[in-house]
Amino acid sequence: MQSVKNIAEIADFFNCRVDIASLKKFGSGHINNTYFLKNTDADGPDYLLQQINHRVFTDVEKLTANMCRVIDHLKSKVAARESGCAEKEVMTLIEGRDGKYFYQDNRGSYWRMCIFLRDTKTYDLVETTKQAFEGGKAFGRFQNMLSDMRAETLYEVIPNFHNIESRLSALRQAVEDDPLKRVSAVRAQLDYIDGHAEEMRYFQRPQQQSALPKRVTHNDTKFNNVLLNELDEAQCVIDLDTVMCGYVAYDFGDAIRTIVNTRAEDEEDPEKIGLNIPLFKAYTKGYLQEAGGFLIDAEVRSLIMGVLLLPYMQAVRFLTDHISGDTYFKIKFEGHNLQRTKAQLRLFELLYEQKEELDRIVAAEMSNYWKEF
Ligand code: GN1
Ligand code: MG
Repeated sequence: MQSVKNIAEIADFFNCRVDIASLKKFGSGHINNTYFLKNTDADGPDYLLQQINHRVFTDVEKLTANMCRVIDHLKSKVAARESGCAEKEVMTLIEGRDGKYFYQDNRGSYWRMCIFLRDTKTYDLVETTKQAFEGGKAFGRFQNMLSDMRAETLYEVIPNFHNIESRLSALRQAVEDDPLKRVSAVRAQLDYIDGHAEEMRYFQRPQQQSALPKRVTHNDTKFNNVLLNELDEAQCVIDLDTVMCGYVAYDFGDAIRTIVNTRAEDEEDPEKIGLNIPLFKAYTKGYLQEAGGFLIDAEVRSLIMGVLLLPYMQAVRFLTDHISGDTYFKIKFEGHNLQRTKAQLRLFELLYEQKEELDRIVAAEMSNYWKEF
């Protein structure tokens, strides 16, 4: 934990007036460290200061360039809407004294600062269909507002981020290296992953690659990356670190991964995990309400493959990290990444059993927009 003095020095670099009344660690992210800075001046804004994980985001300059472009684009779209309020609906980064939107301190750490949006909340677990519906609207609108931005012009800040082929090859490499001799205890999980690998290569096949448009996607659509207002209405999509070129099904799948699961991402007892189908339906409705108008047929038909792929890929990533010695995701105890792996594989298994039903729900919701669905 950083001291107030340290944090105040860093905050001082940014063009903002904050007299820090209190400081606390904020959020449940696995990668960056976030601090909430309460302003002594009750009328002044509170801030979030983020220490960017430089091992994961190796090029902070490019990361920030992507973010600024996306934020500008979103703000101009919101401002053009009659009822739109860009300050509330889009995050605001604070410029540094050198004109850049990040700061490197004398210990080499990278920082950025943004305004904290008051009277908003996030949920790690979704509680109501209204919340799920609003989450769907938020990510659908996000993609919609960015659908006229050329995706290829964004930097690929983490290459092959959602490429299952390279995730599987990283897993194979970890198994080969086996630095902590953890492989023998995870044979069952490795075999299970292997058994579904061919099917999960769907988005890597030439046929899909030519049929599916590359769009600007968020790539980390956990439900807790949507800020809801006091009435539980969608207000703002946050965590724009991984906004890059991708397929819409990745975003749909990652959101569903965190919404339908009745337990946490790292549930200790996989048998307790269940699927909440009404939440799936509500998210899908909200999403298609905003995105149904610009999606093409092949994209709608790919959504359920995204729903299967994302928990599967997440399991591959957690297991790779477990075998490699927990160097990527923050862990709270030894074996945490293995526990996450097992929970994600169970979720995948349940979703796999229900895939026809999920497809039917998407088609039924889609028929509100297109007759042929
Ligand atoms: C990480 O930022 P955070 O902690 O929500 C990860 C995502 C994973 C997620 C799993 C850059 O996201 O890809 O889906 O953990 N972010 C990065 O909970 O790897
Ligand atoms: Mg993130």
